[in-house]
Amino acid sequence: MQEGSAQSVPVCSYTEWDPLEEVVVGIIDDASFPPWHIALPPVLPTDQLDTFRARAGRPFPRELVAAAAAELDEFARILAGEGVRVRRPEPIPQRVTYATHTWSSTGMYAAMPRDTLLVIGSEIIECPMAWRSRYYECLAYRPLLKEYFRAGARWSAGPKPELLDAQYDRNWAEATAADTSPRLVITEFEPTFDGADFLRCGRDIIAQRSNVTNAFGIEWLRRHLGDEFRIHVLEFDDPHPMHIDATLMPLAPGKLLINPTRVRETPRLFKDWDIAVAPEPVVPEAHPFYLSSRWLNMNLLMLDENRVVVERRDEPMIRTVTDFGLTPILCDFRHFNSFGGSFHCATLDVRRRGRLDSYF
Ligand code: DAV
Repeated sequence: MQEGSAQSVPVCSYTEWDPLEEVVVGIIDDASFPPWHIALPPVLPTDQLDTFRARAGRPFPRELVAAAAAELDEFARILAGEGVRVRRPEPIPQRVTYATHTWSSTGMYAAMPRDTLLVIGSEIIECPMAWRSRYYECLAYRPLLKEYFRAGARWSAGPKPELLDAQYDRNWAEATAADTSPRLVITEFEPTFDGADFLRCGRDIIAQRSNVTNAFGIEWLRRHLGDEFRIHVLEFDDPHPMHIDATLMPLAPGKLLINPTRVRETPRLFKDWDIAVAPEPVVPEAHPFYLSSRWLNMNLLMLDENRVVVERRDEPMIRTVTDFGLTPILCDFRHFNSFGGSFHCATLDVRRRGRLDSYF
């Protein structure tokens, strides 16, 4: 691919750090607790299990949703002010029951385009998601997908999953000291993956198996992408893996941010990179994290190799990225964080100016 030719196509992104030109920012409209399902306990914070059981299918607290919506709008304005074209999905109903031959569910939200879609080069892929409550989430993005396709993007989708009971391990239990790998609630019945279990570093794509992404899903993606890309499947010290982007974040060529509780040893692939260690999260204990750990402090979005969006009150992370030679751009996001993601999860970088390259 010629340098600069990225501008002529609507979708083109090879890395997490090339100069960002167009981005999708999620929406929090109608955000609802998913119906109770065995895929949830392996990833929900343990203090949330009773809440999810009790409020299954009901809306998340209205004030929190409104505060998160305001933060998303502020984030979108900040990105636009930095010269990035910002797109938003269309709301879809989240509390209408839908059904297949064997199960029924309601939805959750369209807040995290990073999970639902995956951009690799000039292709945008609908991910075959493992949660029944996220089965139709990609419909919120269909107006955009059709527009991008008409303008020349390659648009594809993973095999539509059946999400039968056979996809879930009914006997899932916490790992014990004898386990050498995390125990995962999904089986290898059929391919599933979320986009957020992949990080793009040019020809090399870093992936993990998780409670939503199985080896079958990674293998489907590997063959789908072909010889131009190499997928490296890494394993971390994370007993509840779901999405790699609060564990490892490549910020620029040669600059890696790691979660010190999960990355005990720098993966060999990154042996020549500079490493920054994410500081302890500082959000007050009373602040709810419904769907994730508190390590969302490292779920950062790069606007280019230098500018990075960081939570406005996260002073330790502001210092960390500054010491790493980056320029922080501050945005309030704590209320949004309650819903399981931060700046990386809430976005899909549709177009970054750059070309396919190797960084290792
Ligand atoms: O706690 O590592 C991060 C989720 C990002 N989508 C965690 C989950």
